Amino acid sequence: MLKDAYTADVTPERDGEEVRLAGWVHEVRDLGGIKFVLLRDRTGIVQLTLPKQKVPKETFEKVPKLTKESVIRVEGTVQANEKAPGGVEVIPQRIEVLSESDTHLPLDPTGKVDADLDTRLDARVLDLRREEPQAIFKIRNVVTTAIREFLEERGFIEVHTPKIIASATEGGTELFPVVYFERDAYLAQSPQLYKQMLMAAGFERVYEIGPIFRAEEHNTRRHLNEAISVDIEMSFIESEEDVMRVLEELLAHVFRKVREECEKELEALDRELPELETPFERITYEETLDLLSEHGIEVEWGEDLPTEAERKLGEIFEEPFFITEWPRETRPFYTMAKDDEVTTAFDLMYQGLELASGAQREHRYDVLVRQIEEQGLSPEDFRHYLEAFKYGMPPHGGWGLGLERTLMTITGAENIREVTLFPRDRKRLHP
Ligand code: AMO
Repeated sequence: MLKDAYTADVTPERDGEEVRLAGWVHEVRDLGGIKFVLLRDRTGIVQLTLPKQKVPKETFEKVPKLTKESVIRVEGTVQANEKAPGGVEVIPQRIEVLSESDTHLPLDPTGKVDADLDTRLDARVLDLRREEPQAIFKIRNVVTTAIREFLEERGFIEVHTPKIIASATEGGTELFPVVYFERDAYLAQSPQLYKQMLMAAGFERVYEIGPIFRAEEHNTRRHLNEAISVDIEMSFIESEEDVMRVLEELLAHVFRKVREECEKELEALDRELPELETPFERITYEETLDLLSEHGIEVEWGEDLPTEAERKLGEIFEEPFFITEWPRETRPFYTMAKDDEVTTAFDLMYQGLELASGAQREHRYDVLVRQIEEQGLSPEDFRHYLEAFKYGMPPHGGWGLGLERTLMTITGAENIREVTLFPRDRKRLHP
């Protein structure tokens, strides 16, 4: 390796030790007889101090030529010094430039100069070098690790279902067509039909953390055209309550893990995470409409909640909560109905965002075929899916949780693009 320590390993206790560091030139300060370089790596920043008398001439003379954001390697001695940031500095013997940066930067990675989101996303690689995005993506990793840990402890196994599919799962309007040799195909809107088929295949508990593709026409702060969803499916449930419990416990676990493991990152984002109390509150769709009406927002029965209504609910409820018993007309064909009007479907809401949707599924073949027809779809298009219901399908249910929306609630990001490395939206196909 070109280095044997991170900047965070350079502490006053290591006074006198030799270190080999590497990273980016954050800043250069040239005071003539003494020069300073701030060296940044993924763990933070350390000051390199070069007094003319104490460092080799060749090293000293290199400093004025260093351009910001160049990648350098440094060999030097740790020196405890109360006046240096963090009480410690490194006196370099050798500085080697591994990659020189262009002097014209499209964005200032020190964050001193504000840039709007579009400019930042155009120069995303430089933008990601900043402290806040670094914190966001470290948290994102802790979140997915915590999810895996939680689900595997409960016997779920991770699966990967196809992302090129032949038919719509979540309604036909948001599909991205792809050219698949001589046939029509689409990018998967969700793993829905496959995770259900795996229940027929006897897996009983599966999860997937993978991409979903939605041809959303509109640019909003909470929609992407490519997002990551955390999906589970679970067999032998008594009702949707069984999968709702997994979801609320999972979210509480994730918040706990991030609080425990991401103290520094939360601080960088100026964020405090609450302890989530389970069980979360549950209110029915009908009660939700009444509540909204009391607050001056009228939603017609059978409609999805408009953004304005979701936002209002975020003001009314401080904690995450479930909206249950969604009307049949708002839900896809695979949802189990409770009666002629309402279904077993639920949404998990938090901070004015819909974080997850789920339900118990219809596992009875005849009823399922009827529901497909009632939605104006053709059972023939779902032949392979329907086959799975003919030879023994257990009662089952599950949900899909939006990873980016969950991260918005954790990091406080106002825009979903902030928590996505290279977002895909209506206008953005690169970088
Ligand atoms: P749904 O369509 O509600 O349900 O999607 C599940 C969750 O995925 C997230 N999500 C999105 N996030 C960002 N941008 C988008 N365009 C986007 N679309 C969805 C949301 C949403 O709550 N098959 C069902 C799930 C199930 O019943 O198991 C489904 O896909 O957080």
